[in-house]
Amino acid sequence: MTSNIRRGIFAMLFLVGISFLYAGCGADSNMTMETELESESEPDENDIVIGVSQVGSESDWRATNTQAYRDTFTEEKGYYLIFEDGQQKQENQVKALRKFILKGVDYIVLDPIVETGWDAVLKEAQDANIPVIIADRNVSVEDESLYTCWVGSDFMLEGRNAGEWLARYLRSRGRGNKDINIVTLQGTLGSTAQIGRTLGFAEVMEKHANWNMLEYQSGDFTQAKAYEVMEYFLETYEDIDVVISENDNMTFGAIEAIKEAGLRLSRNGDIIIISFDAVRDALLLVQKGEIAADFECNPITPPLVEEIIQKLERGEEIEKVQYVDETYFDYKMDMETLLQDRTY
Ligand code: GYE
Repeated sequence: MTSNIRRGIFAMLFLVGISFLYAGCGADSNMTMETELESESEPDENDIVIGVSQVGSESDWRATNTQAYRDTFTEEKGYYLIFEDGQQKQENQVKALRKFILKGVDYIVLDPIVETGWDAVLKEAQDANIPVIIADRNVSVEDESLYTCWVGSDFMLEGRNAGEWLARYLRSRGRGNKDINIVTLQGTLGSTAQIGRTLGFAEVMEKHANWNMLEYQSGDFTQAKAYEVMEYFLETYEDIDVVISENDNMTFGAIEAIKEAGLRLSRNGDIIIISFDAVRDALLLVQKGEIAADFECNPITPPLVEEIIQKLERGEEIEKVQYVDETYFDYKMDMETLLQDRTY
């Protein structure tokens, strides 16, 4: 189906959807109402209609990423954005995708909460000839032709970089050969960000027989959950040297629990915390020496998704895998200057 035909069908389905809404008998009328009213208008015939299925709103990283979708796919630029928040539940995301397919959107953008369980719904999108761009986290499917491409971070590299940073840091403190006890606050289990960061760090662990991983536990990428897990870690283990926290919001929760236990952080003593994302509030804690190092994960992927969509509109070839550039920050850097040019 060409984009134009799809757009025509979309306009028709959209009107049908609206009349259902007024009749109050749509199966998911609440969801429909929220989405439609959010965009404040109907798509023009020439609009590029994009359905974005977001993971949820579990972190600062996610909030920045969501805002970037809204800033990128604007009406002024000829887009009509339908945004669905999956609230950290895969079933909500599958429902959102089915809704996009039913509406005949031009493109689907999926940020999948976990990697598995997407084959069936992606096949439905493919059968409807709707290109699917996967962004941020990835999917693991049998047939990779089910999606057009993936754009996001090299999570394995982030984890590896964190491990190598820790090795350098411990050496510089004369602790290179000392026993080091580590706990890990993992992100949502089965998500690409969790898998990559855990495996990347584990690769470096293998080279250090003196590093002892006491326990892995998931804090689901949220501050509240990580606070509880950190409390449990502190009650269970007497001597924790390092906390690997797979995102900044979990780090905020962990820091709260560590301070409440009367312990000191990173530059100032007892527990070294290493984090991921490098959002503004976390970088302020790097500046204070509470977080030892923070490995950046770039949330501004929507402009890259837009580039991909524009290429597809022109019929150009797309690379299957695209990584974004990332860096890291540690307590030795001049954070004040670095924060000046930072938008998130
Ligand atoms: O690190 C975390 C968010 O998938 C890269 O998800 C993303 C991760 C990010 O909740 O803060």
